[in-house]
Amino acid sequence: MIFSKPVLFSAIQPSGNLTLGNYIGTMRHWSKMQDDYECLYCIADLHALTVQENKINLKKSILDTLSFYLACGVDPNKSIIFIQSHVCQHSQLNWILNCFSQFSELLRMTQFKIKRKIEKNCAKRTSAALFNYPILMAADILLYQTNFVPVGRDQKQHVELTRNIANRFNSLYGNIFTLPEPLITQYGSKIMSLLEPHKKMSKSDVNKNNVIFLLDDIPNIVLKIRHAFTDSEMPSKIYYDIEKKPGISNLLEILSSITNKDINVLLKELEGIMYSEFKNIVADSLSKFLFKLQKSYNNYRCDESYLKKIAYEGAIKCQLKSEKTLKNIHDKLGLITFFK
Ligand code: AQP
Repeated sequence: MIFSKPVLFSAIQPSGNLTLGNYIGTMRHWSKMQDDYECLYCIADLHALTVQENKINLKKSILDTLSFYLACGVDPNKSIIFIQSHVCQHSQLNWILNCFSQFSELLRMTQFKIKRKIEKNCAKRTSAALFNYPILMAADILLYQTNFVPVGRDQKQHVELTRNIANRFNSLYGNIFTLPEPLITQYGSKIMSLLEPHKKMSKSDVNKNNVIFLLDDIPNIVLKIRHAFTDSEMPSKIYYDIEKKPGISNLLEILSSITNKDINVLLKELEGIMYSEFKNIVADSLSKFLFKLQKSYNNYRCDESYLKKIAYEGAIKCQLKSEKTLKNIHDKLGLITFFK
């Protein structure tokens, strides 16, 4: 046991400005999880290198992301916040797990197929890192004997792969790794693009009107919601049906997630209103919500020395915890270690 409570691990790659999808899919759950679990909140900067061609300002993006972690209620006295590249054990375990992973199972990863297709369409080359990304994610999770991983639905397959790799390793070397469970909510685990509600809302979307960024200014948020794709059903009626009404269902999931109201409760409140009025309600709730979040974010973001102190302290704690797992693995594999 390297922690006294069940361990929860969650990460976001600082590959651009965080989106409402990132927030609803994962971050909104983090604060309340801190009392029941040992929480590790990681800024996955090494993962962000897989899309380095986009030339994001990584240093800035890392500190922006850290500020959002604090703004959404992560308390560094209760949880560990750290930057992945500060804990070299992640890269070390990554290589070892590469040796226990199969080319064919990586080829099946839907996220890889989607991202590769996008890169091909933009005439970009696909890096080997993009292909191997899920193995680094497995290393992130398994290093801490994680029990639970809150993720959006798009990442479920990667957690399943993590379990398969862990199982394979355990069957050869004994019970080394804890098998992690994904935590995925029924609603809000896949927030869709505003104009193309059949595809996931993503930081890297070239059409910025598809995405609500957590740092969007309020008039822009209102405009984006007003222009969100709905449907032409006559007479217009608001109900949840992901197949027939993906646009309306997406807006309902957004509203439900930020107001903490059950979708059925919302549907009763929204009975008989027009789409335009519904969009105004969503835009208004979202603006108020993001205004508060941005205020808190700005307070943290302006104090870089505080942010760096948190990242430093988090890294020290993680190095100590992860070293135990890594040393055990080295022993089992027959690698010689000269450290205690
Ligand atoms: N649209 C979404 N709805 C719900 N959850 C989402 N997540 C991402 N988008 C949505 C969840 O956020 C966590 C961190 O994701 P990530 O940034 O590390 O990777 P990603 O899934 O590749 O996110 P993006 O926004 O799509 O980034 P880019 O465009 O750079 O690839 C994960 O738990 C994810 O499920």
